[in-house]
Amino acid sequence: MADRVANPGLRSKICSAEHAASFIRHGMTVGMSGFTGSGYPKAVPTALARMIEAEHAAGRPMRVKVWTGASTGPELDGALAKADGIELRLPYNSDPVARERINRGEMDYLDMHLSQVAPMAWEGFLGPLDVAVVEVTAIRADGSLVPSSSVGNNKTWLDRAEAVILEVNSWQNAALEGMHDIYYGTALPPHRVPIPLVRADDRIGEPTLRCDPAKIVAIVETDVPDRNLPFSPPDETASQIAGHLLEFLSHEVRVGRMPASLLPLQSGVGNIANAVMTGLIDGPFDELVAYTEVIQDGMLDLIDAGKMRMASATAFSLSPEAALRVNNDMARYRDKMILRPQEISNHPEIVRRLGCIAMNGLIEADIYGNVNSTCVMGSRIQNGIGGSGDFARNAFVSIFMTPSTAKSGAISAIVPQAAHVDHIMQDVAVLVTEQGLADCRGLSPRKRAELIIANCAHPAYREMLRDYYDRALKGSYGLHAPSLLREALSWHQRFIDTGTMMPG
Ligand code: 0RQ
Repeated sequence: MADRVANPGLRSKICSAEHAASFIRHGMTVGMSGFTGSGYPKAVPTALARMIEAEHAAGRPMRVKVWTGASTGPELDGALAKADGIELRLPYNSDPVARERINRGEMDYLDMHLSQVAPMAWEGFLGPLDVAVVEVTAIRADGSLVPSSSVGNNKTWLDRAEAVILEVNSWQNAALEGMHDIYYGTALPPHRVPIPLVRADDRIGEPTLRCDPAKIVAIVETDVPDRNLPFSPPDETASQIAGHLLEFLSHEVRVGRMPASLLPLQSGVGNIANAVMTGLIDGPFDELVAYTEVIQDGMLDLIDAGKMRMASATAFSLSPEAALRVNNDMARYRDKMILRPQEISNHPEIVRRLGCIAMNGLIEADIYGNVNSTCVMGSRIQNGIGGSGDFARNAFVSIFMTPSTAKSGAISAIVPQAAHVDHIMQDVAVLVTEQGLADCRGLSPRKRAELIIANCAHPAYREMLRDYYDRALKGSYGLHAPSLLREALSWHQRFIDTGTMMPG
């Protein structure tokens, strides 16, 4: 491990996870590394959870505010939520225990656009940051830090925190050194200048993170793999969605709206997004590039197949098998991937400049194409908006995709009115389900409704939607985006009351 902590002055800070966790006290705000199960600290949060449980058992209060890059692993969100140790969580969570607590009202959750977290931390709206707990691959002799398998908000946490705890994880391949691009040129208005990134594969920063050594209070050595969930192999529905999407992209190339190598791809989280990437392997496109947030298995397959030239992101989001594959062959992948801070990977300025093709999942869309990505039945958080808003509003073309039904057909993903809206119809250009694709660009709301009902709704719900829309055309207060207010959310209420959106 000595060569992983090459700075002699910092070796004296090496200690146990328990000792490191003791620097965190009740009421503090802790900025942790981690992004979709990659590069999150694995030992200190677990030790902290044990400390919290002991404090609670002794009748003392102990809860902290937890900021991260995005979702993490069970050793962080899961352990802390189980111990009832989180007072506030931001900006994205997919842990089931934490989700349950949020939905029971036991834990505050701030669901934020991922590109806005670092600037808001700098602007001071989120309050002071007491401690940063950041996983790194190594500490170099000059004290600079080799980042891990995600970058997320680590630069900001290291800059802003009063005290820093580092986990040096020797499971991460030392050959990660050189893959990262940490940009130190961001500033707040009125001092902001354009970010000098004009191609997805530009390097504009440094390969390592800076950290004032005087702030480092503890260094914990670990040797633990990242824990991401495996992807399901694409099922029939996912393959159909991928098929519609590939046909659409081919059409865009044919009519000259996109080059044959397409435009930089952004692909969201989840099985469908992964299936689309896998589908591109058999597609006619070569020399692809990705400017995205996470690198999933499908993207790795594209790189291995020689179809994708390079991928820029802020984190890996790989299945355990793919993570091993990358980790065992890091030196080769290092030239084909760049990991950046999430304020750069998701920056609206760059997404608009590069003209990204944004492809994200959704929970439900209404007949006008307003999209709900976060709140089941309008009030129960699933994960969070993540980076979907950063990309959707600023993309060259913003695509949302979903199976047309959920919960074995009890829920229609196309509804009269979305019970919660994350992406307004102006930010949703194309909607895809296994039934078909609706290209809504240039269409008024009424034209969008006709197309979405015809192309995207499941046959079991299509006539119900048509009937609703026809009656709305007659009974609506206005006819720009017709609606029947008393009925618009009745499908959701029926599901809550009876367990299905289908009338009895
Ligand atoms: O629930 O696990 O209990 O069965 O939602 O749904 O079909 O597995 O889809 O994994 O693609 O996730 C929007 C959540 C889709 C994701 C969402 C239930 C469904 C299941 C998951 P179960 P699927 P996916 C940049 C992009 C926001 C963040 C984002 C997401 C669960 O894509 O989090 O885009 N997006 N980031 O049963 C009730 C409906 C439902 C429903 C699905 N209409 N009603 N439940 N479900 N539709 C990357 C990052 O930001 C990191």
